[in-house]
Amino acid sequence: MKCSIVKLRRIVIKILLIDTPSTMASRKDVPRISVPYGPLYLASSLRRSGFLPVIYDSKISDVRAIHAWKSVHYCGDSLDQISARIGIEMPDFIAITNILSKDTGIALEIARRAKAVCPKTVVAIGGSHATASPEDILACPEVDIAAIGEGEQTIVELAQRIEAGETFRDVKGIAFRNDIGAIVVNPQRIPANELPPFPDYSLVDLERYFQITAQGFGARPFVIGKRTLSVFSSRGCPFRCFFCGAHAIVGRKFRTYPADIVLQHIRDMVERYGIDSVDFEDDNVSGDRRRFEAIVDGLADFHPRLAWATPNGARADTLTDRALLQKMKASGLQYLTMGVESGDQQFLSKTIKKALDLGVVVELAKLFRQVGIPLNAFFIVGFPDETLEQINNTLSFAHMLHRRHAVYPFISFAIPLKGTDMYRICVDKGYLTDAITPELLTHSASYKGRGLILTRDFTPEQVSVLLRKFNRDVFIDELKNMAFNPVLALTRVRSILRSLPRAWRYFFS
Ligand code: B12
Ligand code: SF4
Repeated sequence: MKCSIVKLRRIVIKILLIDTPSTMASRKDVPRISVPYGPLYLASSLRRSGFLPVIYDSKISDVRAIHAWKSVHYCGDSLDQISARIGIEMPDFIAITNILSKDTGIALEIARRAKAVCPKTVVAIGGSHATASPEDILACPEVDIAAIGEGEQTIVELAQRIEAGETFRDVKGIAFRNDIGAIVVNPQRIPANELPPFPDYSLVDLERYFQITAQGFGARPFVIGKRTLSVFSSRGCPFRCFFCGAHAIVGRKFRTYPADIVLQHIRDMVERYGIDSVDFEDDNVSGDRRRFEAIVDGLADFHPRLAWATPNGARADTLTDRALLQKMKASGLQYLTMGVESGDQQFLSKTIKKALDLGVVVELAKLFRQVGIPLNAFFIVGFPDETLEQINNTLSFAHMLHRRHAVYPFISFAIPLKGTDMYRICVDKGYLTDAITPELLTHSASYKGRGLILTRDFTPEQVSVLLRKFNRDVFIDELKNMAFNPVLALTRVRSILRSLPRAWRYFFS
């Protein structure tokens, strides 16, 4: 009897997990929709503790329905529809995931609306921005809790406290306002050594996400399959790149799932959801060479039914081994992306603090070309204390890699994000062009955006001019590269075909 009462109480508390809409600079920008992994991990953790949470991803109802808000746009349900949905659910606890600082304004607006329709609900916001700056989140009186870092344990403790009608003020890994309105930041939760189980995808409508990606609205520009899911096979990164905000969430300790668990997870996804491809979204997928090789060996068993790629930057210096690359190719690797960041060795080592030898990058580029795997590289320009000459060195290096070794470059502006060393330097030295608001970040991160850093050496406009010229040159060289490399041409053409709706919308809407 006692047992059934406990079960009943569990069903009574209603938890709504909301993924924040993704803001875009203009109506013409293409929404980038990904399965809401944050809410999925949180919901799976709550399910294991007996709760029955609901995930609400307002973006997916209609990706072509674009709404204006302040100076930005977003897709899917409008804010009024989001309010209405919250009114229907009437949750006791709302957990909003906001992983990109640029979306913080709209996450706070949802919190305001949630409290307007459902005044008694407890509202928590987590993700990168809440972790980097809980004060920004709690400046909004409608938010009760800013969650810091990984949330699988925190969310369960919060739900248990709310369910029991107890205070949540001593839960680790959160910040809140006390009785006199002062912000209290509780001790951080040390990221657990043992990673949480992989998420339960039955909690979202996966078919809808596959459909959206097929229509050209997926998160990543290169699409490798019709039914792709991401795998986070590790968390944490021991390196200290000064622009990076990832370690605030996942910590510096490199924590991994053993290769056999990763492979079992992939097998489950193939069998249950018929996936045909996997994007590894780890920050450091090959950080443990032996484990990575074991995963690659296991992936060979799925080939050719399953393709894979690493769209998030992998470290070049963990991969310079022809035999490993041959195995990677044979097991279905479609492309790899490496994080290079700068083509100026001194700036890379001294200022960015990325311990990476550019000679190794060139060596890897040669190897990839010889083995026949498409390779991409991330670069960033417009950093604080970077000179125009160093920016040009990066552009020349990226150009050289592209022309000689067919390495496709993704170049973006340095974005000063709270919680990073780079942001602190910009503030200390007065390098920010404006006070950074989420909406400004959205405009800066967009395709036609501009940098937000102004130093004695360059203006954002100068960097924009250099980037525009660089992108034009790369486009022409890319056509030449494709003419000589059939594997590359096939990957690109497939991606382009899948991205046609994006292009159509950009040019003709
Ligand atoms: C995959 C990814 C993307 C994907 C998809 C993102 C998405 N889901 O929509 C794409 C490709 C779209 C993307 C794009 C960008 N990204 Co990105 N991305 C990531 C990455 C690698 C993983 C994010 C993820 O899904 N993690 C897995 C899930 C499980 O974790 P999570 O969502 O963080 O949720 C956990 C916690 O945050 C917490 N939590 C979350 N919500 C809540 C709520 C409550 C109540 C609680 C208790 C806990 C909690 O618990 C969850 C489980 O542990 C991170 C790096 C990282 N390691 O975090 C960068 C990262 C989020 N990206 C970043 C950036 C900067 C970008 C770009 C702006 C880069 C650029 N210059 O273009 C673009 C934005 C483009 C655009 N216009 O939209 C930064 C964000 C920093 C910031 N403060 O904004 C990160 C941290 C990378 C970095 N190295 O700094 N990204
Ligand atoms: S290697 Fe990647 S994840 Fe690690 S600190 Fe540098 S940019 Fe961040």
